[in-house]
Amino acid sequence: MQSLTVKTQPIEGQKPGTSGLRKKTRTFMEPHYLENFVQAIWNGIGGAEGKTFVVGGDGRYFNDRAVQVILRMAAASGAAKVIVGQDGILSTPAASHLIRKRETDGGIILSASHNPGGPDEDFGIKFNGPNGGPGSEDLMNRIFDATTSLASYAIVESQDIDISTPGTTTLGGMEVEVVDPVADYAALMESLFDFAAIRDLFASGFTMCFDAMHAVTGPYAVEILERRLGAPKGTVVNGTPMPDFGGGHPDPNPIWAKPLVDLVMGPDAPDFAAASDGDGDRNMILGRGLYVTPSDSLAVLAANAHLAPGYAGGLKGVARSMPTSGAVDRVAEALGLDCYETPTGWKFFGNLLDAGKVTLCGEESAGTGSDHVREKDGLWAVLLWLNILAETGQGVGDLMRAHWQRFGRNYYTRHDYEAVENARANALMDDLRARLPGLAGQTFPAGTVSAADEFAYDDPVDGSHSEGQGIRILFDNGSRIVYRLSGTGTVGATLRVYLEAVESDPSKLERPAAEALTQVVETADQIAGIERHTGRTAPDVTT
Ligand code: VG1
Ligand code: CO
Repeated sequence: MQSLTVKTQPIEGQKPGTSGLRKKTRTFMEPHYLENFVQAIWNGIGGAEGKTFVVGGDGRYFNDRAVQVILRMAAASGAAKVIVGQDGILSTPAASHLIRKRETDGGIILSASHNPGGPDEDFGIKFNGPNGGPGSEDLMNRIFDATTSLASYAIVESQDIDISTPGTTTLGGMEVEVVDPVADYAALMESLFDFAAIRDLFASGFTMCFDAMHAVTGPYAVEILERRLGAPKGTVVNGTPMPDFGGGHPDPNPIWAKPLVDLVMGPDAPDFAAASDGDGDRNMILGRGLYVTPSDSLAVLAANAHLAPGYAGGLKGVARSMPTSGAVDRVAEALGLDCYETPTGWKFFGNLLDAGKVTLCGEESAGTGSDHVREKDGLWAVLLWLNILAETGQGVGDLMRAHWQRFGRNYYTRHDYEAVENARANALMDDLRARLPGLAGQTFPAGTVSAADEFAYDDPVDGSHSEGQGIRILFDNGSRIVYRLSGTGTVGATLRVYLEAVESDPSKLERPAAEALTQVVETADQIAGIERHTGRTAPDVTT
């Protein structure tokens, strides 16, 4: 088989963001665009020779083409083996698990997560290391550096490899193993949770709706919920993955999963409902008449994880991203657990998990996970909830109310302003930064500012230092406002404003979040001049 060295030139802007490189699909389809980045990955990790990788993606448009290119390039660079999900499919957590289970040198995941898919929408690629987790900032910088000086890439000439049936073939000197994308993952879930108890719960008439949003979790959810746990057929909706996710955003939040939210708020509400995102690493949790914020979900899981067999020994510690609410901190304090605050993005949890400092971690952006893999894991979170509901016999609403009575409540919401002109978004952040030194002591409707800074992080394991991770304003009554610009968008800038207020008075724990946060929202605009800078009077997405 002939290996070609194709001359190329550096392509501008191939800088990975919060979670890999994300661009318009058409950009990825431009000549050399994908190939350059894949070669830069090989260069960034010190070559592919003799190595074994996992490859798979969320099935979005161009997933199939990209897998074939990566197989040819891995073969040309001397990789020993690639393990690929059947039809190129692997959810992000399933890929993380395979990388770990098979002790590979890492893997490439093709996804733009919750961003829409299709020829005119988004595509993405990321590299995960041998621990199964997203490559570190340092590695991402090396890969980016490699993109800026690339002169050629290597690729073999061959027909497409058939990846439609499990089994092993070769491509040049490289082995290609096609695996069932669901089997290993489902077995891992069975090892962590009390499937018998959850089966009994379903058998008792407990009702659930899981919305796979036409994305990758469909086959995983059908196998686990309907086949292994005995939930009635039809419990999983939108369960067939589609290259354009049925035209929607596969983003499990109250805006993009509105039909599911409407269902739980209506007369036919099931006992429990959940949804996941494009690549299966996010989760949304709902009860009858109730949306559980991801920050609260993390806190509830931390308080109750010991009820599931995989966590019966208790937790080593917990971690949350900085913008995530402090609800889990209250649980950690009550249970005497260490609690870490990291920058946004799962890559910052990897060291803490590897070092055994934490068992559970989460982000306000609907991401929850544990040390069972090195990615957030949507279905895992749903199963842990189910295990807790089965064990306690309580409904979601009762569980939440009891949780707030015990730990207090962090009212929380996030406002996103999408596709803001870059210059305007940057001007807003620059102005804010300039105001930071004078803010402490000033009083606003939300309270008196006790501290204001730009978050920086020193990794307690490897000592690496990360700056510019979001501006936070803390108030003396525990309220908090965080501003940051998204690192996953593909059009203009997305301003995220994270709003939080703390309540311990037992008589004020069940107010609508929007009402409890009125003063904080007002203050966020007063301090940052959101309307003045962006011209927007309301957010595009509220979670
Ligand atoms: C967003 C979220 C962040 C999450 C990231 C990847 O990043 O805020 O918490 O880790 O998406 O999620 P940003 O930079 O746009 O705020 V996803 O499900 O790729 O996998
Ligand atoms: Co995702």
